[in-house]
Amino acid sequence: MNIATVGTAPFEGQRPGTSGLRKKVDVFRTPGYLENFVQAIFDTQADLRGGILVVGGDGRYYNREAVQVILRLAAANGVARAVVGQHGWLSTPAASCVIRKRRSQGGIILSASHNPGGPDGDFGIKFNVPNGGPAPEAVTEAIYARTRSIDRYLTIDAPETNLDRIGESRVGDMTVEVIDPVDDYVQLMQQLFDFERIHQLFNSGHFRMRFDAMHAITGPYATRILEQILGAEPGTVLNGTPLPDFGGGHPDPNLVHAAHLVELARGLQGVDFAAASDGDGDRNMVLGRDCFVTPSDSLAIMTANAHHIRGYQRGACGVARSMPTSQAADRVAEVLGIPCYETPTGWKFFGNLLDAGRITFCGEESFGTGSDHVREKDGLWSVLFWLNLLAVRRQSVRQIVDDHWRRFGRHYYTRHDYEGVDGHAAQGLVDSLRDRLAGLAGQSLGGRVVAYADDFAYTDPVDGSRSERQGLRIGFADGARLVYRLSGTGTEGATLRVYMEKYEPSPERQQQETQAAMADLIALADDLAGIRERTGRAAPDVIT
Ligand code: VG1
Ligand code: CO
Repeated sequence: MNIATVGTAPFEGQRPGTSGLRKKVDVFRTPGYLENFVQAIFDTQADLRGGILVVGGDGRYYNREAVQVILRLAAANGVARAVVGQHGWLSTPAASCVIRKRRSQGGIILSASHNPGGPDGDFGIKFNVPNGGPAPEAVTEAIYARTRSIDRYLTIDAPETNLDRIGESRVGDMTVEVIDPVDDYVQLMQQLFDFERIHQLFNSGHFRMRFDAMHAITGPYATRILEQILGAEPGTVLNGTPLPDFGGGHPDPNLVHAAHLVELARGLQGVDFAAASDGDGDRNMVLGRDCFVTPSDSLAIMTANAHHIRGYQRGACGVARSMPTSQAADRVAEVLGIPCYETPTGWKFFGNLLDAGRITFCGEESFGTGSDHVREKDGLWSVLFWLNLLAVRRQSVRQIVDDHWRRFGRHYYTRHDYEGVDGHAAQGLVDSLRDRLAGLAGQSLGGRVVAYADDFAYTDPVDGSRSERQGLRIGFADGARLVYRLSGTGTEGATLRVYMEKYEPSPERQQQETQAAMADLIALADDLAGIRERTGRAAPDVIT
């Protein structure tokens, strides 16, 4: 094997954000850009030498080219075996599953998740550690540090690997195993859920669903599982063919970008259940007829209903949510007498809690729910969980949600995003508010008393690592909250996210329209931070 040492120089800004390194496709195609980052992974993750590396992506533009580059670098850096999804595909949760199942030393996932794809869109790369989860901050920081001093990468001159044929081949001294990207994942789902029961539900003739794969990676997974195995009628899966530009769409499953799905679940003719996933298959949106389940509620409902599901029969041992996620799960944990952890935004913060067996479920308000079955959030898993629950409880989504609210109270919840804001203006807004936080506790704001106000910091209870400046939170005595933070996944300007939550214990007041019910908090959030004034925006770009 002829290893070539290629001279290179560092690129600015290769620090991974909330979930890996995300940049415009053009940036990734700059000669040496992808190579530098990948070499930095090999230079810092010594166990990959002689080990197994899993590689796959969400099928977006540049996915295939990137896989070829990574395979050559992997061979030159002494990786013994690369396990690659056919066509270069692996959904993020399936990659996590494969990394764990094969006892690999890590995986490289190519995705910018819900960000648009195509030649003018975004590309991304993420390193996952042997537990199958996103690398913790210590690892991403080491990789970033290495990108700042890198002066060479190693590669070999080898022909392209055929990614479309399942089976083994070689790149230099490294074995490449192209696997079916769906198989391992399906097996895991069959262990966790009662497929027989869900099959009966679809067979009953009284139940119709639609799943929108948004021309992203979940198409092949959803078609196999829902239509071929579970017997859902053909046409249940919409937009099931992965396309490099996601058909020009925005593969972000929320009320705005999947509005057509919301329509399909509306009114008497609406389907009973609808769901969608994002670019890389880790997010989910769940809808019943005339009923949107907020991701925060979904986490709480899963935790409260775990015992109904085969894989979780003993119930949840604990639950975790990201800080901006509503406190609905906290209520459930309190009633069940199990611990509830509050972590910073980003799935990597759940890894230690899952590994240590402290939690069974975890979730984020950003359409992410998951469990200890893998170390990523998992879109289709969430859909199957709901299907299994519907099949067991023989109730509609609406009934299950209403019932939950009656028992635990409702956490009205909304997130307002201001996208592509001037970076200085956004930072100025956050800095100014941060400076005023210390004086807020005890004050009355818009008729609510502030119980606490801080810049969220987290000490991992398992390894003691500390993460600071994770978002500004203002908690009120009545359980309401306001949270402000800047996105760490965008590639243009800054995105300001404002998260608002309000607790309503009384069933008589649990059926209001969300934005109307929260109008007072929405106005307060603007007033307090001067959003209009500082960003020049009259309204948010996306409301979820
Ligand atoms: C967003 C979400 C966060 C999620 C992250 C990655 O991050 O808010 O909850 O973990 O995306 O999800 P940010 O920094 O933009 O708020 V995914 O499906 O894009 O990998
Ligand atoms: Co995603």
